[in-house]
Amino acid sequence: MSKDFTLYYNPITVNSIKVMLLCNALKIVPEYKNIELQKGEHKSASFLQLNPDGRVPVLIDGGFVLNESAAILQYLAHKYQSTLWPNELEHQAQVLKWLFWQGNEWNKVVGAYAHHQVVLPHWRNSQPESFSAQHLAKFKQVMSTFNRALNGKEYLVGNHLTIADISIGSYLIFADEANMPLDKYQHVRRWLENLQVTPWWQETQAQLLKTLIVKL
Ligand SMILES: N[C@@H](CCC(=O)N[C@@H](CS)C(=O)NCC(=O)O)C(=O)O
Repeated sequence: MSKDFTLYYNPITVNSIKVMLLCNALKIVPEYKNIELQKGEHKSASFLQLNPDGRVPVLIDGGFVLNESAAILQYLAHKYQSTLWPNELEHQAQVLKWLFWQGNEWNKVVGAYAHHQVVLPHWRNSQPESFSAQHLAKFKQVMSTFNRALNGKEYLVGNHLTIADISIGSYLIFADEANMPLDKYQHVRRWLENLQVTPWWQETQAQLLKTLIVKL
């Protein structure tokens, strides 16, 4: 079966996982090309031609090449005319606000959990590292902000799922494995539980589990 587009990715990196979640939510199947970061494939001349930044994910749609996961999410949700990219201007602005917040605040602090507790130990066959008091304080601050934003709401923007939920939620796909301290954040836990029961979330988790098992 010919695929609609190609996605260069690495299945245990969160920026790739975001796009996998979206593809499963949209029921679209890209041609997945695994870039082995450990082997340095992302720094090869051929990959650097696609993304001079040397990072995954990268989408190739016909002659169109796009890196940056947030831009890929928006492109695909819009292209497939999904309300995951909402129609209303104000909702679009709010989705963008959360995508920028994720890139500037959430990513640094929450992304470190997945990276240090799951990805690096998996790659290096090493023990997870503990976090500094400063990191934990920042984690509390960021998680409290997010918890407040979800108070009384099922989704981040409007009353339906958007790419903002998918993008931010992707960082929590390894929350259990990373022993992420979420107990105190009841609205975050409720929101996450709603994502976790969806077929697209579960399908993505199964894809990831398969990768981890094969590699272990
Ligand atoms: N802002 C970029 C970040 C991409 C990124 O950092 N990708 C990581 C994997 S999650 C990567 O390829 N790292 C390899 C490297 O930096 O050498 C995005 O959102 O796509």
